[in-house]
Amino acid sequence: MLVADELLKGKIPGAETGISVRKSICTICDPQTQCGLDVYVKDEIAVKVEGSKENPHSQGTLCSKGAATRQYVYHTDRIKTPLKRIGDKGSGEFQPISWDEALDTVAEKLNNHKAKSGPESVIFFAGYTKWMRLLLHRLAHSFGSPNYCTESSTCMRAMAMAWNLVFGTPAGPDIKNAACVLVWSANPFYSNTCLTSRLMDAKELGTKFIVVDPRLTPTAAMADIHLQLKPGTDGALALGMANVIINEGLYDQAFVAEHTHGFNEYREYVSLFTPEYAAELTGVPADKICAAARMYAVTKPAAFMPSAAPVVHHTNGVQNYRAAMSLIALTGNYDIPGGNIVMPKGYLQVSSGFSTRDHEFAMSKAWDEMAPRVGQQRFPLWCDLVDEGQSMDIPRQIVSGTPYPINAIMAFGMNYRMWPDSEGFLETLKKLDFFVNVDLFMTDTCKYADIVLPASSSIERSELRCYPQNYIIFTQPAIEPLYDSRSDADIIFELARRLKLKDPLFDAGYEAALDWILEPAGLTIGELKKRPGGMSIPNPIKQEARKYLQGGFKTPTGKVEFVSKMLEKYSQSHGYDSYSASRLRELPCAKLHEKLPE
Ligand SMILES: Nc1nc2c(c(=O)[nH]1)N[C@H]1C(S)=C(S)[C@@H](COP(=O)(O)OP(=O)(O)OC[C@H]3O[C@@H](n4cnc5c(=O)[nH]c(N)nc54)[C@H](O)[C@@H]3O)O[C@H]1N2
Ligand SMILES: Nc1nc2c(c(=O)[nH]1)N[C@H]1C(S)=C(S)[C@@H](COP(=O)(O)OP(=O)(O)OC[C@H]3O[C@@H](n4cnc5c(=O)[nH]c(N)nc54)[C@H](O)[C@@H]3O)O[C@H]1N2
Ligand SMILES: [Mo]
Repeated sequence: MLVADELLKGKIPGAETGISVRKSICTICDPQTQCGLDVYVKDEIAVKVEGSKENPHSQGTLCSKGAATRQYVYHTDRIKTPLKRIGDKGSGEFQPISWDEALDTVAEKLNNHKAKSGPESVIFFAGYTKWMRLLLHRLAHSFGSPNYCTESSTCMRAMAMAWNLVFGTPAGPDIKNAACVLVWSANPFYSNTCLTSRLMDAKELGTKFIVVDPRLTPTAAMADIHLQLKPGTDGALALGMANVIINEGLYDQAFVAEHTHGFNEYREYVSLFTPEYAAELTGVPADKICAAARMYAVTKPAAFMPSAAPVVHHTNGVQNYRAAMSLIALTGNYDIPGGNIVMPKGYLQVSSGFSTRDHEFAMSKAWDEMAPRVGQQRFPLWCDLVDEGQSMDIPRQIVSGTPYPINAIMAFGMNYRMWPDSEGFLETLKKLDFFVNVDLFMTDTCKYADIVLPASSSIERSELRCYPQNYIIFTQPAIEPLYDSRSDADIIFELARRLKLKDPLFDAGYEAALDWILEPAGLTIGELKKRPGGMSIPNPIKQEARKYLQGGFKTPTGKVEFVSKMLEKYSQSHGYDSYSASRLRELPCAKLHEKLPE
């Protein structure tokens, strides 16, 4: 007996304790991370979590957030039932209702708006949560609305636009094989913990690190050169580095001559940014700019590691990243081992070594079968490059009603604080006729919703996830959904049914829909279920270097574009600057305005 007590105290799984270990994943932070989770369950209660050792991405590690999974899941502030607002918007006065009443109300309201003002008057929005996005995207299009919008309007997709403009395709840093890593504004020690052991391993093996960050972070602390620039001056820094690389003849002349477009104009513009001038703009000493430029250009191969976030949060972010990414072109580090490698996109854009039908699934209606997207007029380039509406334009369109009214938002995890002028956006939400928010917690944003639905967490639901190590996992709920919560996927499928969409893949159900998406990979949900901890992909797509040697680059000129044709298209209508690698006119620096060519 005593032994059993000890075992129980130690939370040791087995027949004596009745504790079993179930496989799941943590989805609290970065979508590139999503550590494997071993959930120790007794009597349907999670009593302990640990990192899954077999997960090749997280390798048994968990950060403080993942380790706090039980505090998150069992938090008393969880929303427990569907709720209907009975007080004023923002008052927080709600009354519990049944799922049937909630979903019937939502379906009826959304269909009414569709009949009255067109399906485009309804926005389908995903905040932080990523895993159910394909489902939501299809829901929007099958409903007839082009307005599938996400948090990524200020995040990864904006960063990817810079990749698309310069190279046609984003390319990930091959840290393991790099001799030098140029980290541009990321701090994975706080935001993407799985990456940090890989960075530290590289450091130990002698890889050089250059880190561009205004602050001294743990990542900056491991740098050989820390470029501590003034926030938002990334373009000037990159152009200063390019100036050194070109003037000292350190650039890859063969690559530039054969594979790039607009080098002469770029070189002319770059010549303005002497290290001294770049130092004045960025606050980084000129000798450090020179040293970093030399280290990045000379140490081959060199990988460029951008972040989805801070650079594109600033005005001019895409242009600033264009300037920084032009350094990859200048040094010929694109699509080579140890540089930046173009990976085939798999499920949810993860380079997981297999192809899926993500795009076909999401796009159940093509863009030209629907009204223009939110943001189409103000952000046409976004709409050319990204299969989403531009969320930052939502408040303007709600208030102005142009080019058409927005009456309703069906949101999953909407947080008003992610918009610039957050308080203004909250006021704007009041103007909606109908607003639904699905969340785990009663957030301030939920208080403005007409209906609030309780979502379950990753350990209470099933979820499909891929990892760059050619690995895939389809989780099952480790514990039953708490209270009356449901998974986002269940909510979407149930809503699709009540909206009477007549969409065969929604009618087929969640697992059948995932099977359809996975078919090109030769994987089935049935097979994946037999491997609760996940599995390696059989016969992953082989990585070839320099794929551009076959079909060129996926840009309008087929080359790397120092001068962008896509930006040129909108130079008259929207003032986009295609000429330079970075449009710096908006920098708060009077001198700069004088020096720029008109
Ligand atoms: N000031 C400022 N603004 C920013 C940023 C910044 O750094 N500073 N960062 C920007 C960036 S990069 C991003 S990505 C965005 C992030 O902004 P958001 O996408 O708004 O991210 P969160 O506030 O983390 O999450 C939104 C909500 O999703 C809920 N949620 C979490 N998991 C789930 C789930 O599985 N299902 C459902 N239905 N809900 C869930 C959370 O409880 C939370 O209330 O903010 C952007 N805006
Ligand atoms: N713990 C935790 N992890 C997360 C998230 C979370 O909410 N919490 N969110 C996830 C999401 S959606 C994202 S996008 C990532 C973001 O994670 P990261 O990509 O690491 O981005 P941040 O931590 O916002 O900022 C990284 C660094 O950029 C610096 N920085 C700020 N302004 C500038 C600038 O103008 N130029 C340069 N060069 N650097 C600048 C900051 O000082 C900071 O140290 O994290 C993901 N992981
Ligand atoms: Mo983000």
